[in-house]
Amino acid sequence: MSQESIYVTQPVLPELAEFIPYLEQIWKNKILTNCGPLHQQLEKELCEYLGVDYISLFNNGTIALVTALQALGLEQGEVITTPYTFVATAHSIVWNKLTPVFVDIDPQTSNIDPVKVEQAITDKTVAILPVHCYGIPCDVEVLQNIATKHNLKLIYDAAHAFGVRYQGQSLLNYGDLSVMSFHATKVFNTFEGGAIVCHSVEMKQRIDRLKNFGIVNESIIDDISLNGKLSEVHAALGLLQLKSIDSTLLARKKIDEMYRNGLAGISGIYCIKRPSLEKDNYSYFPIVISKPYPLRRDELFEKLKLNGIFARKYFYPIMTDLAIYKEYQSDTPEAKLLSEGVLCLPLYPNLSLDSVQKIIDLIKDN
Ligand code: T4K
Repeated sequence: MSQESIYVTQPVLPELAEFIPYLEQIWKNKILTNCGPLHQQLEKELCEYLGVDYISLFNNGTIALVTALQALGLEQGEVITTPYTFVATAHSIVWNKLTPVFVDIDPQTSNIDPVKVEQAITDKTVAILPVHCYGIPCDVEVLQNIATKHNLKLIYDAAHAFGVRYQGQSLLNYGDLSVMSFHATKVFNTFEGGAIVCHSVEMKQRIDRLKNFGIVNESIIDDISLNGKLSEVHAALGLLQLKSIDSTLLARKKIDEMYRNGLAGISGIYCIKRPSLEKDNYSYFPIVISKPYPLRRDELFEKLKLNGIFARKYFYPIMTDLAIYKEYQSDTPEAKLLSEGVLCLPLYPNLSLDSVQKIIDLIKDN
């Protein structure tokens, strides 16, 4: 009997009919890109929704990360980061000809361990690039103290952190810059997309120039930089997605709760805890598999797959186990252990509660 496949995620999309008027507007005014009216409107509405002062939209999170490091004038030196992430984090450092220094994580949160960050600082260190992994806030106060004490830039990879509020404000307000991803697989998507949050008009202007080849005006080009602009069609989708974001987050919360209740008490299955936040986004549902659970992580992964459930090993392997990063070796046992036990279960607003129950039952039944 054929069964419907269930993937780790599925993008939220508005009704197609709602998108058509936006396309008609684009067709009518013939402004397709280069920070047109819909791009500007989305920046404004995102600032209001998220509670941040300045946002610069990008065509994806990776180009936004690359540009964020450039915007801070980091031209050489070491950047301390986590090995437990998606490759884009590390790529952005090396792309800027900087040296990544991988330090270990706190396995409770999956985020970089600030104690180890401070131990890794040398006279070559210029910045810290932590990730709010799964949307769980890093230890932002401690990291800021370390950055201030050692005069380092602090850039957050906030690809998973859309909408998260922490200590009475947007999590994106911490650090010098925060970088978001609006990829199809993210909580808020514009098909592809991303953004940098910054805290001054001067920095916003600099980032806006950098994402437009470094162009100042028709005859002056001040920087060698990329084309990172988000098109009008992508911005239009973002404006529509914002209208339903709160119901998206609510649906995610419900599934998160159902998994947590359903999986509680299974020996050897640990659901990574989310702190109690003013606003959370439930962006992933990572479980960690260890003894005495009868199956190893890869065996459970295969079992789910045989049943049409495509969970994902976010994040395996860790950066330091990739051949392309072998010259940046460091000892990060906690990150390695977590990456060998983790499995992210399907979580998206249109996932039926029956499907969630089926996944719970498959995990329980061993
Ligand atoms: N920093 C961090 C910490 C990140 O996690 C990411 C991206 C970035 C930076 C970079 O941001 P972007 O440059 O991407 O904006 C996915 C995403 O491509 C990537 O955006 C994401 N992190 C990463 C964690 O996951 P894959 O290779 O696992 O994606 P893929 O194509 O296998 O998709 C996963 C599942 O989602 C599929 O099995 C089916 C479903 N899916 C996917 C797509 C693309 C859909 O239903 N529709 C779709 O259009 O990397």
